[in-house]
Order: sequence, then structure tokens, then C-alpha cells
Amino acid sequence: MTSHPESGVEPRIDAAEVPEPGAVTVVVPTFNERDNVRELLRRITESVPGRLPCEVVFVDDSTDDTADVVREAAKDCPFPVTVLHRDAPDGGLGGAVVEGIRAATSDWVVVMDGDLQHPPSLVPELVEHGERDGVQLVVASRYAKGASRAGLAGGHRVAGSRVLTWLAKGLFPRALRGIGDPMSGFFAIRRAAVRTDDLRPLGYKILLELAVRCGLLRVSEVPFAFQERYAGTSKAGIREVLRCLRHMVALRTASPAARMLVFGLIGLTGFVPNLGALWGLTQLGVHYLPAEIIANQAGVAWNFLLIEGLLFRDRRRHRHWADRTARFALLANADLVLRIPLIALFVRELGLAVVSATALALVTTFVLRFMGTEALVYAKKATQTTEGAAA
Ligand SMILES: Nc1nc2c(ncn2[C@@H]2O[C@H](COP(=O)(O)OP(=O)(O)OP(=O)(O)O)[C@@H](O)[C@H]2O)c(=O)[nH]1
Ligand SMILES: [Mg+2]
Repeated sequence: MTSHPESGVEPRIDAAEVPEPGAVTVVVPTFNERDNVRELLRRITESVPGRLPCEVVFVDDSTDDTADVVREAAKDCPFPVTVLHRDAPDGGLGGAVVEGIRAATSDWVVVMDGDLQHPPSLVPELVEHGERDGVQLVVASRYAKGASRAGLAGGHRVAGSRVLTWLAKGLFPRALRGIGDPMSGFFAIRRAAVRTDDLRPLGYKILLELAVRCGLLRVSEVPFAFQERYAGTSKAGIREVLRCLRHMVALRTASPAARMLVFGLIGLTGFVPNLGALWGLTQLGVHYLPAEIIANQAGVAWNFLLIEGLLFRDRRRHRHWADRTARFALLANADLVLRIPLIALFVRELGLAVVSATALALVTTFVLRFMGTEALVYAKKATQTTEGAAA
């Protein structure tokens, strides 16, 4: 058996046993990794057996000369190496990986970091597992039995990664069944299982994006030892954690039913500023009727900010913010005006009791408001291209 000292995990198969077909495209996202890429290519060359057709695609958003270093190092490689340099780094790391997958020409795509935290010696093993088990995805896991995450610098990084993993598993139990490490950036996926047009990556967690949006049913995991960075500096940080949380909200609210639920929950939280403002205004001696109207605006503003920041964050570009604000406020206040005649209608025409009529009116105006918000505030204009209006 070939030994893989740098992987730190005893290999379970011989790289030479990799069956054919099973050509692999290794996709490496890079951001200022000039001191790592030459060594990375050297180790891929060492690890991938000649009978496994291989190409490497770097998707580079660097502001240094990483792309030039790759092109130079590629001259010594026995396989094709491509560099896609992006001037506009849409979607960050995740967006880069999607670009790489789009460009991939092999049956299998292996995604790995460019800083050697992911041992290249595992590339053939991931593909072999995928072929042998007939799965669509093989995750190199830092949490599976026999794995280690020694390279995850600092206790806070370990704890943070754990919390995000639990959160993701809790929010997407079905999509992540069989995946113990959905935050891993090292995995092999069948090219045919990925519909790149369905993907909306945001930041680091591209595996989560793929697992949730592509509905992968057949998955397996392989343990690995997460290494320390070979050289260069980390680009991870609190900003990426916040991006990850936003990403999870976007994934969780992808269906209209889930969006309506979150819309309702946000609406409920709006009672707090509404009642708070009402209390404050009446304390100041404002008559309760104008106070009600003004306090309602506090609730509307609160709801608007949360809905903008959490629920429709990626659809804000379709309209100018002032346009969105005006439309949202109009809908929210129309809700109040519509409720009373609706209650009267339900009592008179349907013969409902006042309490039932009020409940039905509340539900009706809520659904209408949700649909109105989707269609009139955040939908793409008929004449608009994806670039759209100013945010
Ligand atoms: N193309 C592209 N690559 C990125 C971007 N951000 C990070 N990367 C690359 O993604 C990989 C992972 O980023 P790292 O900074 O190593 O993140 P990390 O592994 O969580 O952090 P460390 O453990 O500190 O290394 C590296 O190859 C980075 O160069 C980006 O915006 N665009
Ligand atoms: Mg890293």
C-alpha cells in the first residue's frame, strides 16, 4: 500500500486501484496563495496515479501574483492546469468553486483549498470511494472516526466550526443526512449531479450549498487530518461566519412556504417596537389614536429592516431602496385599513362570529401582505436584466 504521511490518516485503499473511468478535475479556489500553489501542484503530481486522467482548475481572485506563479509551476505538471482569474469575485470562495465546476470536463470534481490544509494524497481515494460506492458525493470529513482537525487554529475556531455544523444539521436534517462535516471544503462530487444554474453560493460554505440545492441522495464520507496552513495567511474570520449565517437563512427560506413562515415570525417580533412606541407616546401625553398610528410605523420599520436584512437580502437590487420602503409601508398600512371592512364582510356575508371573523381577516391580510411584498416590493421587474436597479 502507498503511504500518505501528510494525510495523517491510514489510507484504506491503494491509489493504484482507482478504477477507470473516473477522470477528475481538481478545483482550487485561491485568494493570495502565491507561496502555496507550487507545492500544491507538486503534491498533486505525486499523488494522482498516471492512470487517473486529471486536470487542475484554479479559480483565482487574488490581488497578488498567484495566477502567474500557477502558470509558471504548471509547466512542470504532467496534466493540464487552467487558471481562471476573476476581476469581480462574485460569491467569494463559493462563487469561485461554482465557476470551477462549470469549467470542469471530467466525471468527477474534487474541490480543495489552495493552502495544503487538504492533503492532495486523498484526491484519488475520494474518487475511488465515489466510484466504488456508486455515490454522488464523497466528503473528506474532519469529524468522522479516525479524522483530526489539528490544523483548525485556536479553540474558538474549533468551537465555531462545531456550532455552525450543528446549526446546519438542525436546519437541513434531510439534505445533510449522511454528511457529518457539511462545513468541509474538501470533497469529490460527480459533475453530472451539479446543476450550476441552480446555485447561489455565498462565501465559504459551498458544500452546504451543493448538498441543499442539488438534493444529493447518495453520499459517503472519508476521514482526513485537517493540516495547518503550509504558508500565507488565513482569509477566514468573523465576516465569513456572518456570511455563513446569512447563507443558511437564504437556503432555509428558498421555498415560498418557509419564506411565509419567517415573514410571519418577523411580523410577530414587530409587536415589541409597536407596543413600546405606543407606551412611550401615551406617556408623553399623545392621544391614543394618533399614538396608535405612529406606533404602527415603528413596527413597520422594524419589520422592514429585518425583512430586508434577512429574508429578501438577495432581491433588494431589483428596486431602489426608497421605492422598496414606500411600497412596503403602503402595504403594511393598507393591511390595517383593509382589516375592518373585511371583518364586516365576513360577519355579514359569511355569518361568522366577530372573533372568528377577526381571526380570518388577520390570516387573509397576512397572506395578502406576504404575497404583495413578494410581488410588489421584491420581485424582479418585467423589463429588468439580472444586474437590475441600484441597491
Ligand atoms: N477564489 C477565491 N478563493 C478564496 C476566497 N477566499 C478564500 N479563498 C481560498 O479558499 C481557500 C480557503 O480559505 P482559507 O483562508 O484557507 O480559509 P480556512 O482554511 O477556513 O482558514 P485557515 O484555517 O486559517 O487557513 C484558500 O485556498 C483560499 O485562498 C475568495 O474570495 N475567492
Ligand atoms: Mg485554509
